[in-house]
Amino acid sequence: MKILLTGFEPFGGESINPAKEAVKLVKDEIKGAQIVKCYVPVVFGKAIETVHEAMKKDTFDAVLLIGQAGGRYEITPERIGINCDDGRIPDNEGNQPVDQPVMADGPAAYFSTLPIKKMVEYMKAANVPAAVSNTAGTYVCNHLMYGVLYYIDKEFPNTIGGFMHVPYLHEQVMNKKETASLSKDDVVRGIEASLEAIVDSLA
Ligand code: PCA
Repeated sequence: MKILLTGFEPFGGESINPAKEAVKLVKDEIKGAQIVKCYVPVVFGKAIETVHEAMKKDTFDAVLLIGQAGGRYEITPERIGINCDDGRIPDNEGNQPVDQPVMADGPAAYFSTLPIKKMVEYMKAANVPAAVSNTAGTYVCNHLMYGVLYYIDKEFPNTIGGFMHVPYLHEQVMNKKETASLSKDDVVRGIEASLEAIVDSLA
């Protein structure tokens, strides 16, 4: 079994992205499944292209996309990606679409095809705060989630996929008042627990 695990680059003035920092430390093998890692630019269009290219190079049973959701308290598998790009801030190349579709010929939304409830259950069992989220927003993370599920729908019928947001790391909130954060170890453990849930759901 092979799983593609992706993590976003830093954006929005942060010097790190907990998604990339944690993905780097995730084990290369989980319960016999090989974990292939890919790092993704926070750029509309290029984010989807980067992961689409990685998916074409190999055959994956699952794709788990990871991004930062600063301010959230838990690690949150996303339920749904919507066909809407609406940037609150510009991306890392200055693009800031307003109310644009991700894919002009796509449906309104795609549901995650990952076992999101099982992922939450496994993360909590590993002592990591976790909850299902019902919105991935309208920025590059939702854009990537929607785009990857679009290509899964069109080209990779045997692959399951979806997105998971992670909170800030402690080091990112030293100068932010009353803002939630997790340790890097917690985020790594949460991602590994989610991968175990995915492997078990496919076994
Ligand atoms: N979080 C942003 C984009 C990249 C990331 O890590 C988001 O939630 O859209």
